[in-house]
This record gives sequence, structure tokens and C-alpha cells, in this order.
Amino acid sequence: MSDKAPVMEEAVSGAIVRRYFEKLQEHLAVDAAIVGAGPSGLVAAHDLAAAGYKVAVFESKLAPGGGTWGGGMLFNEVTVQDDAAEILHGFGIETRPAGGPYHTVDSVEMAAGLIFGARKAGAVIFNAVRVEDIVVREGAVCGVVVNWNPVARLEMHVDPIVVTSRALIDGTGHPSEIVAKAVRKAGLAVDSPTGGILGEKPMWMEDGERTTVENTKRLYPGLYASGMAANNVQGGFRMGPIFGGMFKSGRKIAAIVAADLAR
Ligand code: 48F
Repeated sequence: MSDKAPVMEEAVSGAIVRRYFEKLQEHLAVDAAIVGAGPSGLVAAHDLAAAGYKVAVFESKLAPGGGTWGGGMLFNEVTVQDDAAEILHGFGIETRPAGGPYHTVDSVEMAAGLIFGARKAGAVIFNAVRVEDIVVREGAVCGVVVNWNPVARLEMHVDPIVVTSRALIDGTGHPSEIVAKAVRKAGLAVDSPTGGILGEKPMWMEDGERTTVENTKRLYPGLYASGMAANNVQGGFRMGPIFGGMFKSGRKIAAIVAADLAR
């Protein structure tokens, strides 16, 4: 090596590349793959990782957090109910009483706190990575097909790679993209009234909050849904900037997945 070789540059680049591929290699086969780092996915990731499971979260955007950052109409505060506020306190996120059972939360603190909490519990978040398909074998969903989101955005013809999972949670929010793949592409009949996706109904906060949690369940062997994805599959109402249902959904799906994984 010449005296003028860029030692610092090489050390920095080498450290990043080695560490990233170590992380990726360790997570090519996981207990739980979670698609979407929105509020329900992050709470599920936190709980499963805290319970000792190997968890990878795939988020197509550069910044994880999903619909948490912008509050209501970019007013960066959201609301939660009493029981869900407790979940946030467990992440170190502050809430302020707002009358009745409601509390407000700074949405930036909430997004940052959920991401940090999931990561510190041991979940690994692969951002800018899009799940473009699922793996189905012998009557079970058992993995995700992933690629860089910029590859999809630029419509580059590049083949993906595969991460296998014992449990796959669709936390993609309103479009329930992963269950849509299961139903429309793989032809699977999921656990819904029609075996398919009923589609989200319009705004009704109270009902939407309740059904988001009720609709959170295992849909097919190896396949689960949380948050708005669960509601979209079962035809629940939307609820806007009140987030209790999302956190409780994430917590509920983590418990269901953990029970299945422990079998
Ligand atoms: O929509 P999102 O925040 O998920 P959620 O947990 O929460 C819904 C609320 O934010 C809000 C609401 C509350 O009242 O109604 O909408 O159901 O986050 C979903 C995340 O999934 C990512 C997307 O970028 C977002 O961050 N995502 C969607 N499809 C893919 C994906 C995909 N194919 N691969 C990777 N990430």
C-alpha cells in the first residue's frame, strides 16, 4: 500500500459495509418479518424482540415511522386514549391529558420514540427496502421477497433476494399490500368473512379504533396483519389521528405471534 493510500476513507467505508452485511446475513432467516415501520409494526417489533425473537422490519421509506410524523393535517400532535398512553409510557414517550380519556402526544417524539424503542429492544430495521412479494410453500407463508425501494421507484429490472420468516406481519397500513399479494397473487383464502380483502370503510373513529384491535389476527399459517392493514382486510372503518388502536393492535399481534412461535 502506498503512503498516500486513503486510510481513513477505507476504514470508514469498510466498517459500514462489513457491519451492514453482518446485520443482513444475521437476518436472512428470522422468527418474525414485519413489513412496514408504522406504529403497529414498531410496537409489534419491540414486543417480539423484547421477548427474545429475531425480528426484521422492512420499511420502504428512508425514515421509519409510517403515518406517525405528521399528526393531524400536519399539526404535529396526535391523540391516544388512557390504555394506549400506557404503551407509549413504556417507550419513554410523554403524553399530556387532553380531557376525558384522551391525551395528546407530540407526533415527532412519538415517531422517534417508537423507532428507538423497537431498535433498542433488538429489532433490526431495514429502511429503504421494499417487500415486493411473499414466499408460500406447503400451505404456509414463509418469507418475504425484498429489493431496494429505489430499484422499484426507478423501475429497474433487478431481481430481488429472499428473507425467510416463521411469522410475517403485514403492517403496511391502508393498502394491506402483503395480504393483497397473498390473496390476489398466491390465491390464498385468508381468515376474513370472504376469504379476501373487504376494503377499508370511511371515517368512524370510535368503531375504527375498536375494530382495529378486533381485526388483528392470524390470517393464514405464517401470515398476520396489524394496524390499518388488519382493518383493511376485514372491512373496518378508518379513524384518523387517534392512535390507541394502532398500539394495541401491535401489542396484540406480537402476543399472537409469540404464542404461535412458542408452539
Ligand atoms: O400506515 P402506517 O403508519 O401503518 P399502521 O401501523 O398505522 C396507521 C396510522 O399511521 C394511520 C392511521 C391511524 O389512525 O390511520 O394511517 O397501520 O405505516 C405503514 C408503513 O408501511 C410501509 C410504508 O412506507 C409505511 O411506513 N410500507 C408499505 N408498503 C410496504 C412498506 C412494502 N411493500 N414494503 C415495505 N414497507
